[in-house]
Amino acid sequence: MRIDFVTLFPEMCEAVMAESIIGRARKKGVLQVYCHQIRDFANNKHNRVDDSPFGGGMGMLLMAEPIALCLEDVIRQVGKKPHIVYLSPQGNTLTQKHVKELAGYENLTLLCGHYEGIDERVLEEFVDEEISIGDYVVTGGELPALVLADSVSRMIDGVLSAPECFEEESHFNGLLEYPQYTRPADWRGKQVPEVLVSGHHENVRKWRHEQSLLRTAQKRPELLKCADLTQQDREFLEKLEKSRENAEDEC
Ligand code: 4GN
Repeated sequence: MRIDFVTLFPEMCEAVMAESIIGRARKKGVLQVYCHQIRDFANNKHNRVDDSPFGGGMGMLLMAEPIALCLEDVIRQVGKKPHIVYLSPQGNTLTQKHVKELAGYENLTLLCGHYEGIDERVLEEFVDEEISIGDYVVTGGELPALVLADSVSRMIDGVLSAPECFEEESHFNGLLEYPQYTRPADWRGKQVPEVLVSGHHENVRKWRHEQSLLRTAQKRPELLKCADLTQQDREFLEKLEKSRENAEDEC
């Protein structure tokens, strides 16, 4: 996959995308990332890309033309029109399901806004999809775009190493993760759960799965509606519900 960032802060995007698992994927060649400076396409000698809004009001807006020229340059470089996403609090909230769908595109372009926003006409002309990373506002679209790029990149074949992949497979079935522990087995008097040091793999597997169900029921019960549960899972959750009801009766 190729990801292009269209932004006033290309160094910020480049810096994040150079590190860790994503940086390794780029070195391996399974992911290409290019960060483009909107200001390079300013059509005035002061390199201005912002102006005040028609109708009055506070703040500044990014002008349409520099963004259009920058996006057209990306389209030319890519050789065809990429899937263009605008990061905004007005978009559909990103989910893991949506992330997996986005990972299917050969070319993704992430348009990052700044100031009070972008001239609506360039959004109408170029943007395929508006996405939000959650119901809150940050000062620029770069951090949301980086969140999206990271989550999408790790879904691409060859980005995660074998153990990381294996974890993804077994743990992202719509349930929360089970608790994990590493050495020492006794930390400040707190012990690791007995089953994990027993060496009994089948019991470990069962305990972890039940912890996932338990945690999801406790912390994010609404996720259970969409999780793919076996008959055995449903029976476990029913038992849990009953023991909770019994505990309530006693109070
Ligand atoms: C996206 C952009 C939050 C999100 C943003 C989000 C920059 N804040 N929830 N801020 O995904 C006006 C113009 C605000 C750009 C935008």
